[in-house]
Amino acid sequence: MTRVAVLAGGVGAARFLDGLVRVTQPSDVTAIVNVGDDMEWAGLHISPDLDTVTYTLADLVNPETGWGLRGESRRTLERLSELGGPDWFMIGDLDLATHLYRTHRLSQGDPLSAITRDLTARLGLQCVITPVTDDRLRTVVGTDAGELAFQDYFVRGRAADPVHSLRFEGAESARPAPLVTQALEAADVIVIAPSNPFLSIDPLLSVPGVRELVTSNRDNVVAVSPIIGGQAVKGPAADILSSLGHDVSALGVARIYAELASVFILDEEDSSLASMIESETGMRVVVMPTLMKDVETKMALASGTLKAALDVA
Ligand code: FO1
Repeated sequence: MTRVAVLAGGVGAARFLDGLVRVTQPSDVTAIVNVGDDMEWAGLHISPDLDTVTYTLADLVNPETGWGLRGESRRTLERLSELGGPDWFMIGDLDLATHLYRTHRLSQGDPLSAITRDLTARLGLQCVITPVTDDRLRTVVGTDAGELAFQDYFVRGRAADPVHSLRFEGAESARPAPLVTQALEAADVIVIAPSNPFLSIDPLLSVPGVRELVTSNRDNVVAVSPIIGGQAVKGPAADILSSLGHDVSALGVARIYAELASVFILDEEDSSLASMIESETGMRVVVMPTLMKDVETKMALASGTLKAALDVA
């Protein structure tokens, strides 16, 4: 039995988790998911990363986008647009049911973690998916145009504005959700998923107690590089590395993770950086293919990551 806790953002983490639950006992896996991207949209609470992870593991996700539900229409959004409502965030007709359900339960006072547990149970998932916190946490992005709410920067602005700063509103008073502390303390392996270090992983670490739990388990922590050949597989990670003054490479990411992880998974394409990363950061580097193209590559990355972590644990 290997208990695994995964620090997770959206699409990249969801794909990694999809491989992980196929190579280990799903009930031994806890995904601790970012909620800094959450937003209120037309009166509804949207938790994009929780839904992306849930839909992916339930094999319901739209494979073209990596988020939303496969085969859904957007008739409600079209009608909302005709009424003059917000139409820049692509909420699909079936996805809408999740947001109605979640918002209704939140209005009754139920915590986000309990709602997530019930949604995932309904979908037959055996792994634990939990928001990092039940409290309000919002990523605020500093740009030339001033501070933007996360989805205003990411979707409305197409992540085009250079990012000068990031802050996580609500972090100081946020508490880890009930299963978060337990999962991090009990984990044989903690994986930092191939997610955006600034937009996905930092919000998780901003919740008081979470960073400390990860660093105190550093020997069991493995980080998977989200950067291959100086480019992000998806999203603005490379642009943000650059605008915040980091090296735009897996080395730049490794420096950020050095105090958190003892093992770093580097893509084959970047193998020439391995010895530099090892000598500069003190992490043990394991080189393997990290691009998740299909089920086989997801499973290979997940099992390779576990093996790399357990070799030292
Ligand atoms: N991403 C987009 O780029 N455009 C969208 O219109 C959009 C809608 C959307 C709706 C529901 C959902 O769960 C996710 C959605 N995403 C959309 C993805 C999301 O904004 C980001 O991928 C994450 O927040 C970053 O991890």
